[in-house]
Amino acid sequence: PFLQNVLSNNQFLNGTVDTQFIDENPDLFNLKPVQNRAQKLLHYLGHVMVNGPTTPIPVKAKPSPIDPVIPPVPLGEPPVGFRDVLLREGPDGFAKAVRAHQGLLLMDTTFRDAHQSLLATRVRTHDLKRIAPFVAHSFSNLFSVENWGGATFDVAMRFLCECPWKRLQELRALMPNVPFQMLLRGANAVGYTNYPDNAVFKFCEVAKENGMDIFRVFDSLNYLPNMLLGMEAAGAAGGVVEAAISYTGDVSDPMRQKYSLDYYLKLADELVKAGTHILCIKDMAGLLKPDSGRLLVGALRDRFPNVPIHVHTHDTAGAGVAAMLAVCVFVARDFSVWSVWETICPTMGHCVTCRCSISLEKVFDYSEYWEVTRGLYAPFDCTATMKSGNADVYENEIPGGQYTNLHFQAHSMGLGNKFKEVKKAYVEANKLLGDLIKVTPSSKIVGDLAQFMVQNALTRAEVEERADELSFPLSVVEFLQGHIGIPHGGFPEPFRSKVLKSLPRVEGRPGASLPPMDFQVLEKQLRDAHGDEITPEDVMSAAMYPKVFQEFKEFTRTFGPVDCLDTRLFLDGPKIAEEFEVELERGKTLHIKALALGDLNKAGQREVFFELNGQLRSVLVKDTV
Ligand code: 3PY
Ligand code: ZN
Repeated sequence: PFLQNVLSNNQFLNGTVDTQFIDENPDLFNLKPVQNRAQKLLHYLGHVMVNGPTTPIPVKAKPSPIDPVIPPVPLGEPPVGFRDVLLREGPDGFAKAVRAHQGLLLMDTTFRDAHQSLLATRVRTHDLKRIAPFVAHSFSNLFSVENWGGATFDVAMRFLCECPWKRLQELRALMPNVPFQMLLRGANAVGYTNYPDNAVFKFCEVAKENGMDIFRVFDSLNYLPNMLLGMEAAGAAGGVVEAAISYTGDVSDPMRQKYSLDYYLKLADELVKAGTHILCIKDMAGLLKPDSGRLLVGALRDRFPNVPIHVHTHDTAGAGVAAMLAVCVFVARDFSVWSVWETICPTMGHCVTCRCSISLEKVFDYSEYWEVTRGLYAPFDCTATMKSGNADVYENEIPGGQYTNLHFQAHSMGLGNKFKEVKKAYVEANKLLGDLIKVTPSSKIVGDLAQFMVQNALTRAEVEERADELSFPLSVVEFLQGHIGIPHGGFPEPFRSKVLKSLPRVEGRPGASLPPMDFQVLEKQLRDAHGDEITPEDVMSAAMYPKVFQEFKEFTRTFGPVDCLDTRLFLDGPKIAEEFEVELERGKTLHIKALALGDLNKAGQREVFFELNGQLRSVLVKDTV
């Protein structure tokens, strides 16, 4: 087994060794002090006090100084909810119960898509956990809480330095009654590219074991073979399969007939034939206008009378609620609740006021919590730069999360006034690529090409003409090679041939030609690198994001469980003389006071002084500012 040093070696501790032991086990005498969690956290806080936040900050704003108030939660178990139906009846029975339900059912997207779209996916488990018991008690009749998948998996490790699996486990314990829903990018799982099939299957299996219930499966090109693979993986894991058709264009516009009503209905036929439990229209950019919504969802309802239909939208243009009200006569749908003025996600309050059995009083309490909590994430809030919704989304079709991301990027490069140009380039890039469905990762490919065009001041005609000599972003080249599947209508020619020249092309479904991942070998590598405490969940994190996982483990080894810190402390560190508590685990709380920041020494370091549980402690931090 992996032994850190002699002090954890039984043979040594039992005294059954002689002096040869030292010669035979030199590694055990490498007595680097193993810092404890408290000291590591002081190191982290000192680091933030000296050098500022460890996560990139898109907006020059400080977390709000106001603390959120958690609304009261009754004692005892939360009321039974739809999850009880799922556990009792399985996915088929669950789908039947959903279809038989009279009235509107809602999915709360606050825990995932809302903050992915509005706050750069930065909401931490710490703040989700605080409100989770309230949700379980107050909104027990939700269809689901969407709280995992999409970008949250990557961002949790990369920027929040916390484990996405731990988030799922902790929320599951706090919300036993409400179904959990995740976003699975089909054959891309929770990543940006196709994985070997066995990685997608294993990922779903482990997610289900950790408490995931409903898998919304989509593919960024609506490429059926990729979708079927994701559906099969979610189904084999025992999950509820919600196959999602990504919506683009406008079904009621005779000029936009590449993505016509007929196209969507035929795709829906295939998904229903493949046995999806629920059918979803995933309107990731908020393009579904009320009339188009009525046309599309009405036609789906007629065609599949027994299949529950779930419509998901965004509110970039400000018409999301109108569209939802238009379609909710047919379907279950979802909401998110952000009490402040809204850009990207339609709010719960609007919908609750119409047709569902959720207490509006409770929605107000919930809104209040999120309004104040949102203030803690001011450095990531898209409303810092984006002051209103914009109907230009009907032209550029940029998905909700990417819209705010690109907006941030343009502003942080001092090109705020060029955002319009970026959006125009996005439209042109989309046409160059053959008019794609745009959602992760195809949206990133279009975005990369758009940025390339803006940076190099290239028009669409110039790109087309010089396609054989330009050095395109790798994502664009790989897309044309077929690495994420085949777009509806095929690849754009002669553009593709000019870019690829003799580069290899993937035929058919990309995952089918990828060699399976060897999880045992991966686990062994992880144990060698990080010690014995590697879990099956860690193996999946490393399978999805090898480098991000490694950096996350290294970060935690140095800085400890930063997920225990309040968000303001995590982002901004304490002020001098500030006293605060950190709960490491139930019953184990640290009392900390930040005392002083020392002068710069010759080695370019500063000593930071704290009081920890009444004792003076200090840490030395390299000043890199
Ligand atoms: C994601 O893939 O993360 C999305 O939210 C797509 O809409
Ligand atoms: Zn969405």
